[in-house]
Amino acid sequence: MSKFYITTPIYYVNARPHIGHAYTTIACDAIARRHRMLGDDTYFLTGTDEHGQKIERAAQASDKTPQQLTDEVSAEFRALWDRMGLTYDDFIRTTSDRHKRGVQELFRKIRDNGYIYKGHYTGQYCVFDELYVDAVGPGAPCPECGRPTETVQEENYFFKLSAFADKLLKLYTDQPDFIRPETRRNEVMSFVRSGLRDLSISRSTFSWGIPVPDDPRHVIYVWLDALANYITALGYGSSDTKLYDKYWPADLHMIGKEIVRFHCVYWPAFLMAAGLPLPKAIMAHGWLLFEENKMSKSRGNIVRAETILDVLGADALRYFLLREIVFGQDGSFSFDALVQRYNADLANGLGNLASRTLTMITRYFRGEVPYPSAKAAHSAADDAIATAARDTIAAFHSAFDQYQFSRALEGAWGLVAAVDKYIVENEPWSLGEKQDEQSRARLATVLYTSAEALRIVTALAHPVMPEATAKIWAQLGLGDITKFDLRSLAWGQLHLGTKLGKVEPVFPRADKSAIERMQQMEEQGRPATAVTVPGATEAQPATPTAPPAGQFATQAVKPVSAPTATPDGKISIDDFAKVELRVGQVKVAEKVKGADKLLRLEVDLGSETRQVVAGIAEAYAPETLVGRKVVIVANLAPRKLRGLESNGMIVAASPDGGKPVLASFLEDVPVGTKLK
Ligand code: ME8
Repeated sequence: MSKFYITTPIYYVNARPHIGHAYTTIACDAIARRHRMLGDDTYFLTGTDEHGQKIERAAQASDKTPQQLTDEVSAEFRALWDRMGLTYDDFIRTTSDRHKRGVQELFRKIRDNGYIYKGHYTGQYCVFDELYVDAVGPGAPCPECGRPTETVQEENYFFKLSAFADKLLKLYTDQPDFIRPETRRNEVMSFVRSGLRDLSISRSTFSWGIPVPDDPRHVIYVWLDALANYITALGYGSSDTKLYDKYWPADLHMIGKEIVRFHCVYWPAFLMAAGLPLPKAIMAHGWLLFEENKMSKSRGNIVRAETILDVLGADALRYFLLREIVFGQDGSFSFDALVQRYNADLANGLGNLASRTLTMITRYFRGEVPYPSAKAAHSAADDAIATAARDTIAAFHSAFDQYQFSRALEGAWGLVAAVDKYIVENEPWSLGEKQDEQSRARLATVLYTSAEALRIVTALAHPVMPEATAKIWAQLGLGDITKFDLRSLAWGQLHLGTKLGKVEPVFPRADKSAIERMQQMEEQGRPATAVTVPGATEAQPATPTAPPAGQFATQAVKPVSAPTATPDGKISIDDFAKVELRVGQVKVAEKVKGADKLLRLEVDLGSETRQVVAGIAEAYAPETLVGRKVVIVANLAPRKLRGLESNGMIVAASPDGGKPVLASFLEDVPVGTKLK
């Protein structure tokens, strides 16, 4: 019996779970289930990443302590995974004692081995990515995400990452499958070849983290903290290392492509420095896109898994994600595509094959699998199905082993289509009307062949659709599918005379209203987007927008009015030109009585002074704004807020839905200048 240890990334608790997180966790669940069916001693880990500046700020923005926020959101992730029936063996939280102890032990080990020294870091830091970046100058955009970076000037502990460049390159060369897919491996290799600088691995200007051993003024860098979860969950650093001894190194770290550097460069370097074994493989999948962009909380374009679970069930979501998207590449999610796939492949495909085959066995053979082998009743078409099934088993295993889920499922559904055609051509319903021996024998063969092919597809698809396949398996009279040994799967194992279970439809057809229902549920349940442009737009519905690049160095800026979008969601330059953005200077700023969030501003636009009411009081004290240059949407229709007329809108971003940050310029720009 071989062991198989698989992990998901641990998810940040500043965002509630969405189907992007579910995508990775489902893929891992399917892999873990298949390994269990193949007889492997499997261990599947997931959890939540709860430290760092990003979480601390998200907590501040929601008026919670970091511990409250992390307890709440971590529980939400866990509850969702439970509702979806995901078979994780452990759920690690980085705020747990067992984790803290393990991280400190890892830090000590690396330090004792001479790879940590004290220094000063002055440079840019991207809080969103929790990443030190090479960008120059205050506010310079993060090369990874485009958001403005912050200047960090701190005493830090440094990790001698530079000492590991050659060892890492050797690792990637000696083990070509260490990083998958190939494109990511190439990216990582060129990143390492371009030179590695030592890495700051502690922070001393905030406290939400794990203290550095023997120097609690510092907290350990959140990525060192987070990556260590893969071993701390197994007991590394504790007195009980049974699981660690058994399962480490991991057989597979599954991640999304944006965190490749942390997993493929930093993590192996930390482990090398500590003298610990390296994981065997890291697989980076692509992004789930929605409305053209990466689905993410900060873009406000998320879809919640709960909506799909309520309407179509977990299996539909699992099948869709693994069948529709080529694993490793980006892929789009849409409710239309989900329902179309569901109806075509599940309701009309597997569901229909199961119900027609099992219903006919019930009707014509009193619910017992019939005897197929009368020579005279045998045809080449029966053999063709048997051969196709054998080929499908082999192809499915080989594709799945390469994490090519979509190819594996496509092949299995090719068999479903072939059996459908076989049934249509052999007309068992006509044979069933005849009483002669030859017709009965032929009917038995056709139904046996169909049921056996159904059994094979059901067994193969079980890791992907555990619930529905368990039902079909039971209807086939085969008992508990989780007890089935997938290694033994071969044609011709369905025993004659097997008594079928109660036949019931597994995938009811979804009609158009399913799409509308899901869309409505998302509209109602979608949390407020990260866009909280204050002031005059308070009463407008939130319009999620892509994170702007270039001239808006902010996270998300809401358009003033929704311009007519093309079908792909883009607007023309003429539409953009309708928005008059101007540089203004705040002359007067004061609180609005009885409104905690609002400030009344008088803003000089060069040609005139405007009164603007803006919802920025929680982020800015009025006195700090006077004299400050801001960006104003100047041609917005006036609105009344708390009885005050607001003539324009001040442009701001709310990172992660938190407090607004005003758009501003690094160079001086004259008052009244138009932005374009
Ligand atoms: O990065 N498409 O956490 P995170 C596909 N805490 N996958 C997506 C996705 C999307 N649109 N959105 C999220 C972190 N994911 C760190 C990880 S690990 C030691 C620390 C999935 O909450 C995908 O797996 O930002 C991605 O890598 C992960 O969630 C990022 O989750």
